[in-house]
Amino acid sequence: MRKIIFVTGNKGKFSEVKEILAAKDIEVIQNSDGYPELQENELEPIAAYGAKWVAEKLGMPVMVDDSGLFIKALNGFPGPYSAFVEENLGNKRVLKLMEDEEDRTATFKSVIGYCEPDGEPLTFTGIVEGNIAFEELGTGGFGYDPIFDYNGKTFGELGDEFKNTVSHRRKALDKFLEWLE
Ligand code: ITT
Repeated sequence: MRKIIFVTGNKGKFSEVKEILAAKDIEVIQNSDGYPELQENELEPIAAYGAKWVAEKLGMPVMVDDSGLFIKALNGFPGPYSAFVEENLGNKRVLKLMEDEEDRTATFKSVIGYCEPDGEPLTFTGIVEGNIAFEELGTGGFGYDPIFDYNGKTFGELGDEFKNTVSHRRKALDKFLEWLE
């Protein structure tokens, strides 16, 4: 069985990635030591830099996942600041910002960064389109899932099993797996 180290402090990300890769016979081992996160408007350079930094530090191949929610009416906010906003404002304050907005379209994006020691980092991007709900719904998933509406139900309502078949993370991992093979 192939093993891969996934550097993340986010339990929700870890359990999704573990589940998706287990189906491909890959064991995912969590490392929660973290990495320096560049301040960039795009997620790709953040994931690439993080993966290279940890691969060099540990001397092992590693993967990271930098992700975010991009809300069109808010010009892409919170985007690369999604973790900070989730921690400091939370879903209710994001809904408040969206109170008078008619265009509720939003994109979830996940960038998997992969790097081998002495190698150059690679990135694999996945996106899923949806809408910002009017209230938090459902108890599944994590983070922004209760306010991300996918075809009429939030990821919080749809639950992990379904989410893992259509999510931004699933799509990014599919690209990564294709490359691995
Ligand atoms: P790392 O240790 O992996 O960096 P993090 O939580 O800091 O964990 P990010 O910097 O990528 O991760 O921040 C992404 C934010 O968006 C964070 O608040 C997540 O909870 C949230 N998020 C990411 N993917 C999500 C998903 O699939 N569903 C809901 N929220 C998600």
